Amino acid sequence: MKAFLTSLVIFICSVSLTLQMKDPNGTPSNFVECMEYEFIIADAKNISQIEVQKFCKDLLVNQMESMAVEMKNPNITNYIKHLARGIISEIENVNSRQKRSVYRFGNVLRREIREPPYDQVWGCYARGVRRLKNSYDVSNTMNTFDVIASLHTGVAIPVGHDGPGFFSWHKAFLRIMEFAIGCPLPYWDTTLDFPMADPTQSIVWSPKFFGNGYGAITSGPFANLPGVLQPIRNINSAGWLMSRQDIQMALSKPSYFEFTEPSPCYNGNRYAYSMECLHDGTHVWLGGTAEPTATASFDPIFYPLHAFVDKIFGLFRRRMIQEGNAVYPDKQITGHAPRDRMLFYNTFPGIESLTHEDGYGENLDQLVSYTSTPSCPNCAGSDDLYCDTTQNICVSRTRQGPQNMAVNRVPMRTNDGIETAEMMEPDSPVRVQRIMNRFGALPIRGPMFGPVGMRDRRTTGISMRFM
Ligand SMILES: *[C@@H]1O[C@H](CO)[C@@H](O)[C@H](O)[C@H]1NC(C)=O
Ligand SMILES: *[C@@H]1O[C@H](CO)[C@@H](O)[C@H](O)[C@H]1NC(C)=O
Ligand SMILES: [Cu+2]
Repeated sequence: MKAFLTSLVIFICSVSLTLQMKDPNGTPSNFVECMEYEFIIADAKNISQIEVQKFCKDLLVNQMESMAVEMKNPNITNYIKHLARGIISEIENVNSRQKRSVYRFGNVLRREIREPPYDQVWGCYARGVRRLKNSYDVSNTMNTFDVIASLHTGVAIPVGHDGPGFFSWHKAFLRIMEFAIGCPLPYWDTTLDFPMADPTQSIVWSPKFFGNGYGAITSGPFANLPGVLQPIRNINSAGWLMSRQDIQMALSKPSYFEFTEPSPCYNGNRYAYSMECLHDGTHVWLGGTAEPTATASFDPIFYPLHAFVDKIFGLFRRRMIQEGNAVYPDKQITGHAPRDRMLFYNTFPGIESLTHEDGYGENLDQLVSYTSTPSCPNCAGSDDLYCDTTQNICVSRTRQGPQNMAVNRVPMRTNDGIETAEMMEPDSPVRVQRIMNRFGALPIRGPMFGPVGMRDRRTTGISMRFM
């Protein structure tokens, strides 16, 4: 491993030199720049495409390594301890009259992303994300959003996935991000998009909400976010959006045992799916960096998606309580025992008193509540939903005209060199195809969400093919 890293560093230095000699603007500072911009420059300057491909891939691998090293910075450890202590004190104080929680905003109501008022629901979340992505208060090299997103890597992958601990772990994780963001996390109810003829045309894939769905994010509130691991998307290539029927089937499961993994994810019968598996399908549907477990949390979409999963978990939990069947299911899975601690990224001694059982408990549940799914006829008064009177359900509006575009940087040849210009182009799978043709597979390793043996018939099958 060490030898591999050394050769990586040497290699990067030599390529940097090559590019620098030819390009006075220097080398790309991150992977996305590499793919969307430096590639084209390389073409224009006749640098070997293979050389640049290798450079970009190694850049990402190397930057992910340095991020792992930076997570050991004591300033980051202290910050994470501060956030975790906040949650713990909040849980301890939930029933006391004096709510002396470090969380200033007390109980929160999470709303659907398209629910009004836009400025307080989606707008507040989007501004909070941007503020954290631009904040280097905790670390000089990692922004605060990415510090928190990193908690969803390392040991958190086995402890928070593939078992009943999935729901408890993500419930706590969402609360940590919510505290840092400073306003309630909105949830993305995918059942409002699923009934559309083409869900890629949903208003959520416009600058008003998530921004473009293909390639690097260049429109909307998350356009060109700073950070080592910049999200890339490839929506609708495989997987599925969770539908109303999926959710109904998950909610009708008889016990936690069937609701959680590893009860069958896919066994030839779609409705055998556990809730975790249903959510896996949506990660796969999002594609790009949302698909590997270790990178998914770096796209701000992750949190509204998981807030929706947490909402469904809460509904199921309430039924289990009513039926006197709300005991955390011990399935003898390593890391998922009732009293196992919820580890975030790594061990932070002294703060991990939270267990999976706590995540299924009353106190953590009482901290947040959810609105019900917008319903006909007024669909929560949202501008971005309408009532489909034939089915009597609310459905997302489609994005319009010039919103259906992504910004792309393209090279312009000038007399004394190359400059880039911004160009609008349709946000479509063509963007992903172009990147893949030039670049090949994404250099992201490790577990992926899935396994997914089935996909929505409407998906394209154009994959970003991970190494
Ligand atoms: C680009 O590089 C290749 C191989 O090094 C060379 O054969 C070709 O002539 C070059 N093209 C230009 C326009 O310089
Ligand atoms: C931790 O933060 C302090 C105060 O901002 C700073 O002086 C110090 O250099 C930081 N330590 C590291 C290892 O980054
Ligand atoms: Cu996860």
